[in-house]
Amino acid sequence: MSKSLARVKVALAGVKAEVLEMPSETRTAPQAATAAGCDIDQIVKSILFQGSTGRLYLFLTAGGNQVDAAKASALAGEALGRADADTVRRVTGFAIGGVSPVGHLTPTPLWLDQKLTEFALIYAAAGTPRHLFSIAPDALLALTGAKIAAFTA
Ligand code: 5CA
Repeated sequence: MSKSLARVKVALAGVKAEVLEMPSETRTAPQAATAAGCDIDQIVKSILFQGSTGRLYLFLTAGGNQVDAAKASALAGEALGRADADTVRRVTGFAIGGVSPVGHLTPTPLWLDQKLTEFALIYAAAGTPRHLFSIAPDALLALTGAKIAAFTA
């Protein structure tokens, strides 16, 4: 098993969540929605932004939504831009396409798109471009400490 997948499984221990190995790639939200047979907005994109201070911030975003940089910056309290792929890898321990909302090497402040709370179950990357986990939004909020917010365009 990949170290990334193992880290996600440890983070989910004791939580009502199911790790799923998909039959096709889940690198992007549309691919993940097709693989899971769900609405695109039930897919949790884990998007990292970085401030000029170097701090990282995580935005758990519904698959069909885009992070609005101005709204994200207002939440963080500093101007943000997208984190680059190397930074994402170093800080989270996950490669782009498999970044999970849980099991990061370094914790970051985080927010959850209110759109994701409209569903009974949502699907997030489990550390690889082929694994997802399903979880109720409330359980993901409790596990991560994310705050519900409106940060999409
Ligand atoms: N496994 C899927 C569904 S959960 C997934 O990880 N989707 S994702 O949206 O969270 O991750 C792909 C996202 O990574 C893209 O939306 C894009 O925002 C970001 N990304 C892709 N390439 C780069 C890059 N070179 N640098 C920074 N971010 C990138």
